[in-house]
Amino acid sequence: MTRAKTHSGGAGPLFGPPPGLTLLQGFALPQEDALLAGIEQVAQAAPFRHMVTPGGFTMSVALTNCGTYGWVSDRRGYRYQSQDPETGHTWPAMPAVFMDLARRAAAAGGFEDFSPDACLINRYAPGSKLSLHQDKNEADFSAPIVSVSLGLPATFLFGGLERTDPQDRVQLHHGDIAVWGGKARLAYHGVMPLKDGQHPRLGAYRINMTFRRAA
Ligand code: MD3
Ligand code: FE
Repeated sequence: MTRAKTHSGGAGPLFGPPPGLTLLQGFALPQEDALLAGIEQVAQAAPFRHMVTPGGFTMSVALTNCGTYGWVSDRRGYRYQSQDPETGHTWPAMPAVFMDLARRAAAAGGFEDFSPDACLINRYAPGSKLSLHQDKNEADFSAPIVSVSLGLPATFLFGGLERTDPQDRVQLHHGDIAVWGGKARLAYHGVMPLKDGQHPRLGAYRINMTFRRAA
Protein backbone atom coordinates (compact mmCIF):
# COMPACT_ATOMS: atom_id res chain seq x y z
CA MET A 1 0.00 0.00 0.00
CA THR A 2 1.28 3.47 -0.81
CA ARG A 3 0.91 6.25 1.67
CA ALA A 4 0.68 9.92 0.84
CA LYS A 5 3.12 12.26 2.51
CA THR A 6 1.82 15.38 4.14
CA HIS A 7 3.92 18.45 4.74
CA SER A 8 3.35 18.50 8.48
CA GLY A 9 3.80 15.04 9.80
CA GLY A 10 0.31 13.94 8.95
CA ALA A 11 -1.49 16.77 10.72
CA GLY A 12 -2.16 19.01 7.75
CA PRO A 13 -4.00 18.91 4.46
CA LEU A 14 -2.37 17.30 1.42
CA PHE A 15 -2.77 20.42 -0.68
CA GLY A 16 -3.43 24.07 -0.09
CA PRO A 17 -1.93 26.43 2.43
CA PRO A 18 -0.84 25.14 5.83
CA PRO A 19 -3.27 25.84 8.68
CA GLY A 20 -2.97 29.38 9.97
CA LEU A 21 -1.73 30.88 6.69
CA THR A 22 -4.01 32.93 4.49
CA LEU A 23 -2.55 34.08 1.20
CA LEU A 24 -4.31 37.12 -0.29
CA GLN A 25 -2.96 37.37 -3.81
CA GLY A 26 -2.85 40.93 -5.17
CA PHE A 27 -4.59 42.33 -2.08
CA ALA A 28 -2.18 45.30 -1.82
CA LEU A 29 -2.27 46.27 -5.51
CA PRO A 30 -4.92 49.02 -5.17
CA GLN A 31 -2.63 50.74 -2.62
CA GLU A 32 0.60 50.24 -4.59
CA ASP A 33 1.34 53.94 -5.17
CA ALA A 34 0.53 54.97 -1.61
CA LEU A 35 2.60 52.13 -0.16
CA LEU A 36 5.65 52.97 -2.24
CA ALA A 37 5.34 56.66 -1.33
CA GLY A 38 5.01 55.71 2.35
CA ILE A 39 8.09 53.50 2.21
CA GLU A 40 10.12 56.33 0.62
CA GLN A 41 8.95 58.70 3.32
CA VAL A 42 9.87 56.27 6.10
CA ALA A 43 13.26 55.55 4.52
CA GLN A 44 14.05 59.27 4.33
CA ALA A 45 13.68 59.59 8.10
CA ALA A 46 15.08 56.13 8.96
CA PRO A 47 17.29 54.86 6.10
CA PHE A 48 17.58 51.17 5.23
CA ARG A 49 20.61 49.64 6.93
CA HIS A 50 22.25 46.22 7.34
CA MET A 51 22.08 45.10 10.95
CA VAL A 52 24.50 42.72 12.66
CA THR A 53 23.24 39.46 14.16
CA PRO A 54 24.11 38.38 17.71
CA GLY A 55 26.52 35.92 16.08
CA GLY A 56 28.41 38.78 14.40
CA PHE A 57 27.18 38.37 10.82
CA THR A 58 25.95 41.33 8.80
CA MET A 59 22.48 40.61 7.41
CA SER A 60 22.17 40.54 3.61
CA VAL A 61 18.69 42.05 3.96
CA ALA A 62 18.59 45.81 4.65
CA LEU A 63 15.82 47.00 6.96
CA THR A 64 14.05 49.92 8.54
CA ASN A 65 10.94 50.31 10.68
CA CYS A 66 7.95 52.50 11.31
CA GLY A 67 5.42 52.56 14.11
CA THR A 68 5.79 52.68 17.89
CA TYR A 69 8.34 49.87 17.95
CA GLY A 70 10.99 48.70 15.54
CA TRP A 71 12.79 45.38 15.31
CA VAL A 72 16.54 45.67 15.79
CA SER A 73 19.50 43.31 15.99
CA ASP A 74 23.02 43.78 17.29
CA ARG A 75 25.66 41.78 19.17
CA ARG A 76 23.46 41.89 22.28
CA GLY A 77 20.49 40.18 20.59
CA TYR A 78 17.21 40.73 18.74
CA ARG A 79 14.52 42.96 20.24
CA TYR A 80 11.93 45.63 19.61
CA GLN A 81 12.68 49.18 20.68
CA SER A 82 11.08 52.59 20.17
CA GLN A 83 14.34 54.30 19.14
CA ASP A 84 16.25 53.95 15.91
CA PRO A 85 19.73 52.89 17.09
CA GLU A 86 21.33 54.95 14.30
CA THR A 87 19.82 58.27 15.41
CA GLY A 88 18.36 57.76 18.89
CA HIS A 89 15.09 59.19 17.55
CA THR A 90 11.77 57.38 17.64
CA TRP A 91 10.88 55.50 14.47
CA PRO A 92 8.72 57.35 11.91
CA ALA A 93 4.98 57.01 12.50
CA MET A 94 3.16 54.24 10.65
CA PRO A 95 1.43 55.85 7.66
CA ALA A 96 -2.37 55.55 7.90
CA VAL A 97 -2.51 53.67 4.59
CA PHE A 98 -0.18 50.97 6.04
CA MET A 99 -2.28 50.54 9.18
CA ASP A 100 -5.53 50.44 7.23
CA LEU A 101 -4.26 47.83 4.78
CA ALA A 102 -2.81 45.63 7.56
CA ARG A 103 -6.09 45.72 9.46
CA ARG A 104 -8.19 44.86 6.41
CA ALA A 105 -5.85 42.01 5.47
CA ALA A 106 -5.87 40.60 9.01
CA ALA A 107 -9.68 40.70 9.02
CA ALA A 108 -9.74 38.89 5.65
CA GLY A 109 -7.53 36.24 7.27
CA GLY A 110 -9.92 35.85 10.19
CA PHE A 111 -8.30 38.22 12.68
CA GLU A 112 -10.60 41.11 13.57
CA ASP A 113 -9.22 44.07 15.52
CA PHE A 114 -5.56 43.53 14.65
CA SER A 115 -3.72 46.54 16.01
CA PRO A 116 -0.08 46.46 14.88
CA ASP A 117 2.38 48.65 16.78
CA ALA A 118 5.40 47.73 14.64
CA CYS A 119 6.10 47.59 10.92
CA LEU A 120 9.42 46.06 9.88
CA ILE A 121 10.40 46.85 6.30
CA ASN A 122 12.90 44.44 4.73
CA ARG A 123 14.67 45.24 1.47
CA TYR A 124 16.19 42.43 -0.61
CA ALA A 125 18.72 42.91 -3.41
CA PRO A 126 19.66 39.97 -5.67
CA GLY A 127 21.29 37.33 -3.47
CA SER A 128 19.75 38.62 -0.21
CA LYS A 129 18.13 35.91 1.86
CA LEU A 130 16.64 35.29 5.25
CA SER A 131 17.79 32.14 7.04
CA LEU A 132 15.28 29.85 8.70
CA HIS A 133 14.00 31.42 11.94
CA GLN A 134 10.99 31.90 14.21
CA ASP A 135 9.50 35.28 15.08
CA LYS A 136 9.24 35.14 18.85
CA ASN A 137 10.30 38.56 20.12
CA GLU A 138 6.68 39.70 20.24
CA ALA A 139 4.75 39.80 23.53
CA ASP A 140 1.53 38.18 22.33
CA PHE A 141 1.54 35.27 19.88
CA SER A 142 -2.27 35.35 19.58
CA ALA A 143 -1.90 38.33 17.23
CA PRO A 144 -1.10 37.40 13.61
CA ILE A 145 1.76 38.72 11.50
CA VAL A 146 0.68 40.38 8.26
CA SER A 147 3.27 40.42 5.48
CA VAL A 148 3.08 42.53 2.31
CA SER A 149 5.35 41.66 -0.63
CA LEU A 150 6.40 44.27 -3.21
CA GLY A 151 8.78 44.22 -6.17
CA LEU A 152 10.65 41.12 -7.36
CA PRO A 153 9.10 37.75 -6.50
CA ALA A 154 10.62 35.55 -3.80
CA THR A 155 10.45 31.94 -2.73
CA PHE A 156 9.31 31.73 0.82
CA LEU A 157 10.13 28.66 2.95
CA PHE A 158 7.61 27.54 5.49
CA GLY A 159 8.26 24.74 7.97
CA GLY A 160 6.82 23.58 11.26
CA LEU A 161 7.42 24.21 14.94
CA GLU A 162 10.76 22.37 14.87
CA ARG A 163 13.69 23.60 12.82
CA THR A 164 14.05 20.19 11.19
CA ASP A 165 10.38 19.82 10.17
CA PRO A 166 9.77 19.45 6.41
CA GLN A 167 9.25 22.66 4.50
CA ASP A 168 6.76 23.93 1.96
CA ARG A 169 7.55 26.67 -0.53
CA VAL A 170 5.32 29.55 -1.50
CA GLN A 171 6.02 32.11 -4.23
CA LEU A 172 5.26 35.64 -3.11
CA HIS A 173 4.64 38.25 -5.79
CA HIS A 174 4.22 42.02 -5.93
CA GLY A 175 1.04 42.94 -4.09
CA ASP A 176 0.56 39.63 -2.27
CA ILE A 177 -0.31 39.67 1.41
CA ALA A 178 0.15 36.72 3.76
CA VAL A 179 -1.57 36.54 7.13
CA TRP A 180 0.19 34.17 9.56
CA GLY A 181 -1.64 33.32 12.71
CA GLY A 182 -2.83 30.48 14.87
CA LYS A 183 -0.80 27.33 14.30
CA ALA A 184 1.40 29.05 11.72
CA ARG A 185 2.41 31.91 14.00
CA LEU A 186 5.49 30.20 15.48
CA ALA A 187 6.43 28.18 12.42
CA TYR A 188 10.02 28.28 11.19
CA HIS A 189 10.30 30.27 7.97
CA GLY A 190 12.82 31.90 5.68
CA VAL A 191 13.35 33.42 2.25
CA MET A 192 15.51 31.89 -0.51
CA PRO A 193 18.22 34.09 -2.07
CA LEU A 194 16.51 36.68 -4.29
CA LYS A 195 16.90 36.01 -8.00
CA ASP A 196 18.13 38.86 -10.15
CA GLY A 197 15.52 40.68 -12.20
CA GLN A 198 13.86 44.00 -12.92
CA HIS A 199 10.54 45.02 -11.49
CA PRO A 200 8.73 47.93 -13.19
CA ARG A 201 8.23 49.78 -9.89
CA LEU A 202 11.11 48.61 -7.69
CA GLY A 203 13.91 47.70 -10.11
CA ALA A 204 16.20 44.98 -8.74
CA TYR A 205 14.62 44.92 -5.28
CA ARG A 206 12.03 43.13 -3.26
CA ILE A 207 10.50 44.88 -0.28
CA ASN A 208 8.57 43.05 2.41
CA MET A 209 6.61 44.82 5.10
CA THR A 210 5.64 42.85 8.19
CA PHE A 211 3.06 44.21 10.58
CA ARG A 212 3.33 42.96 14.12
CA ARG A 213 1.93 43.42 17.58
CA ALA A 214 5.24 43.75 19.43
CA ALA A 215 4.14 44.92 22.88
C1 MD3 B 1 5.51 32.75 9.18
N1 MD3 B 1 10.32 38.29 6.74
O1 MD3 B 1 11.08 39.77 8.82
S1 MD3 B 1 7.44 37.73 5.85
C2 MD3 B 1 10.83 38.58 9.05
O2 MD3 B 1 9.71 38.16 3.32
C3 MD3 B 1 10.46 37.71 7.91
O3 MD3 B 1 10.93 39.47 4.53
C4 MD3 B 1 10.11 37.56 5.55
O4 MD3 B 1 10.33 36.55 8.10
C5 MD3 B 1 10.25 38.46 4.38
O5 MD3 B 1 10.86 38.07 10.18
C6 MD3 B 1 8.88 36.80 5.54
C7 MD3 B 1 6.35 36.44 6.20
C8 MD3 B 1 6.34 35.91 7.59
C9 MD3 B 1 6.55 36.70 8.67
C10 MD3 B 1 6.40 36.17 9.94
C11 MD3 B 1 6.04 34.86 10.12
C12 MD3 B 1 6.01 34.61 7.76
C13 MD3 B 1 5.86 34.05 9.02
C14 MD3 B 1 5.85 34.29 11.40
C15 MD3 B 1 5.46 32.99 11.53
C16 MD3 B 1 5.32 32.20 10.42
FE1 FE C 1 10.25 36.15 10.23
